[in-house]
Amino acid sequence: MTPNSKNPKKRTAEDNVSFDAVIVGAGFAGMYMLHCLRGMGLSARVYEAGGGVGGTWYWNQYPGARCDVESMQYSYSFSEELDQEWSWSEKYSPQPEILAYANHVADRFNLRKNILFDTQVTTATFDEHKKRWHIETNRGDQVNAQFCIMAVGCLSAANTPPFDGISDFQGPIYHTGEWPHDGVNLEGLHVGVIGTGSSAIQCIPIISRQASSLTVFQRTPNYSVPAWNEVMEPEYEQAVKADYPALRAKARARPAGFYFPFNMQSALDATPEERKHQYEKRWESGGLPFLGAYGDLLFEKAANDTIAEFAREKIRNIVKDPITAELLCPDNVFGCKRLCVDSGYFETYNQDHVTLVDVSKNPIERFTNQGIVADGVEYPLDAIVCATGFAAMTGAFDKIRITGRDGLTLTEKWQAGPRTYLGLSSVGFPNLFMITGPGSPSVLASMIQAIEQHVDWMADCIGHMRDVGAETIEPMSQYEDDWVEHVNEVSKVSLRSTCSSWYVGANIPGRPRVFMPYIGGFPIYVDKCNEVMTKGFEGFLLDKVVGTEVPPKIRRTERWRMALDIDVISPATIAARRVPII
Ligand code: N01
Repeated sequence: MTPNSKNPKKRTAEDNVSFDAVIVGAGFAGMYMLHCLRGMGLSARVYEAGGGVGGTWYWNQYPGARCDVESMQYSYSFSEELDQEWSWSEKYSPQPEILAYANHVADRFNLRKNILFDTQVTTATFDEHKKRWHIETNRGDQVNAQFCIMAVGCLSAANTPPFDGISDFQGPIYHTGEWPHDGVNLEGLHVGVIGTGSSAIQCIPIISRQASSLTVFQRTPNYSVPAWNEVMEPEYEQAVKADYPALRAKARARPAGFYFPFNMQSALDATPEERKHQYEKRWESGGLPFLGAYGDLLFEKAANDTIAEFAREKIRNIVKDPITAELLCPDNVFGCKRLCVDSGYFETYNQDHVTLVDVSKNPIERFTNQGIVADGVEYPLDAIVCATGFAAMTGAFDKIRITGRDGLTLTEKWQAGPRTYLGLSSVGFPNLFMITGPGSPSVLASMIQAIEQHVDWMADCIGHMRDVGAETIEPMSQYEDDWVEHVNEVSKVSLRSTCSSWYVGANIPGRPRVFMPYIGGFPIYVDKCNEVMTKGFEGFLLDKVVGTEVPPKIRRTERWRMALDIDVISPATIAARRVPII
């Protein structure tokens, strides 16, 4: 089912080779990490499970996949030349174009020569005596490195629920996150889609155009805002490119790491007419900025109720059959689960050949050889699409046996939920870095911004270790404990912590319920990372030569020293519940 290369290139396994760093994953995180480390003169090997670069955008080739952060902001910011030379064709980039961009970056910076594709890292073990990581792959590689850098992605471990009878089904079963690269022909077929998250909401309208019938199995309805995607306006592109650094700086100062106008006013201070006007205006421009209509939407339930009801009214107006419309109306907090952005999703249900099956009260019973049984009814199907999401944030770590000090594995350590210092590293795992790990803004920020900030910090950290002759770095327990507590505390301020989403691991039975990303806002987080660095890596233990007290040199991290607009984004504003964190 996985779209690795059909015929992975034959190669001899690497045996006992030493690198300064091994990087796991060649998505946007792994590629930029490699670029930085090489620029510092370090040797690095990247192992990538897929047959090409691009990570998320390599794997998620399902119909309709596109980014819901605007193209001009969803790209690397480290190279002004790259910014200038690349052009996006649409306001929201489709998956093939983002993948083409990833390939362009790999070629332009000659990254492939250090990447081995179709290779899964299976184990990473810290050798306490040698102070090095020993890494093994499914292709027989056995290498060692001072640093092991996990660039494994936050949403990369696909979740296919263990439905009863799944192996009985005679037709193909696809997962959106592992979509075959040679295309899937659903023309004229009876297709079932399980799930109504972002991936489903993007692919359902397109599958409906191909299938002779489409049956959607919905456990929880989702809010979705129209994208109103359009061709990139050349004037807009030129205007951005005329001063790209200014847009990047504005984006970095925003809670979600991307820029859009937001309104700091409370929804409850506005009259019903003003609110309706504000919501209509934002609905008409569409996308995630809809949630920036008022400052308190994700903090005050009464405020949230107003936007939730507005969105439900939209669904009722779009979907003609009142029973289907009601089934599609969520009754939970608006934006609690990740807000979806769509192109004609709700309209899809007005077609006669599209059926919505509610599996909220009675779950899918089983798969049979020719379909799915739900609530005692068998739905005959030729093909099934599982748009059932991911073991978010920690799932990709769990796929590798990562063993730190005293034989403790990361999975064991994280049994009750992930524990990290700043989402960058974890006690007991020296020199293991995590790019956008749990406990960092990660999925609550524009991913490429979050990735670059982490990589720049790590590169400066490694540079400092070289300056002072340190062999290892590891967080101290007290600092990790305090950070984990802070991540939990700050999550309680937001209504986001109140529902069963993948943010809290609730989408998969048996996972610990912990709010995993840091919701305090990207700039506050960045400021904290900068402070830790300026204070000589406060909270970290560096095993270094005594007497080598050299203040850290702020090199790459310099560009993240944003001037915070204290009136807009500060701990006080967050505490006052006035920041639209998307
Ligand atoms: O996954 P999801 P996704 N029986 O977990 C349902 C990013 N993304 O791949 O809500 C029946 O959101 C599940 O039901 P429930 C984005 O951050 C971005 O869609 O758990 N149903 C849910 O409806 C996004 O949030 C973009 O009750 C079952 C669905 O499957 C994240 O990726 C595009 C089930 C899973 O939804 C994940 O999105 C796509 C079961 N046993 C994704 N198990 C863009 O940038 C699960 N479900 C546009």
